[in-house]
Amino acid sequence: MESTKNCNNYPKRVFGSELAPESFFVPVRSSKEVPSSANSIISLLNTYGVAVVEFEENESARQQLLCFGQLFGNTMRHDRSDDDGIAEVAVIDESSVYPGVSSRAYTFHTDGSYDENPPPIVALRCEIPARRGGVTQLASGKKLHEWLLSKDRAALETLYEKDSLSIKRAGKSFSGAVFTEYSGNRVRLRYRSDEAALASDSQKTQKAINLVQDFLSEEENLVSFELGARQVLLTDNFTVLHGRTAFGADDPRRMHRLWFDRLSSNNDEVCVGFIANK
Ligand SMILES: O=C(O)CCC(=O)C(=O)O
Ligand SMILES: [Fe+2]
Repeated sequence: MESTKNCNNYPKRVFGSELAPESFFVPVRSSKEVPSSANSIISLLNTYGVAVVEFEENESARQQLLCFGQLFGNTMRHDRSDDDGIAEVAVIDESSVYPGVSSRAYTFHTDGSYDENPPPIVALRCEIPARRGGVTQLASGKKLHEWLLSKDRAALETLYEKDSLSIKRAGKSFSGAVFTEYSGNRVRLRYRSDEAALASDSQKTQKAINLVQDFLSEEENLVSFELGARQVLLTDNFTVLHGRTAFGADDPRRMHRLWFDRLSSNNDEVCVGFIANK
């Protein structure tokens, strides 16, 4: 359950290129030390919806991902994950429709956008950074919301409609809203724009999606950086969009991804989603 009392203190702060990526960084020695850095990590997630934990010691990807269960609850499995919920992100099949197993750009998205219940928290750990490219990009969904409100209120309202985003994956289709109000006063974002996203038949929906794409193509709305080995990007998947640029097909870049359901003993401290300005 959302703890309304605490989360009202965390409407989320917008960010763009003016914010140095280092603002998100939390150095820790090893997975064992994650609990003692929990306050810094949760505070960054509650403020911006992003934290990047930098591990000093060499441990397995599994250890440096599963340790976040203490903060973010149970892991969530999906069709491409192993039994712990971990999925490899590397060049596995260039011809796949899933950008995550190719060297193509993975355009801005929220994870699990085709699921009824997308993961609240996403962890992405870098094992081997790209030699060139593979740059991580982040954008604030709250900033997107504010930008749409100032530019075209009707387009923003369209993106609250239940069929504003249609996605096809693994033979299944899913329709959902880009923005959803929940838990009284919070807003949750769902988005993707790659091959899996279907263009809308409705002109007004397509116009609104085009505006989202305009926002995401403006450098000033993005924070970009290269994830280094043993760095774990944590995002509030209801507030922040992420993506990565393309890299070489023969590049050994390798990451691992894990989703958390936030239903842990700490759950009322981690506030996902944002409070929108009206
Ligand atoms: O490769 C990356 O940096 C991002 C991967 C990603 O976003 C995903 O697998 O969902
Ligand atoms: Fe992702």
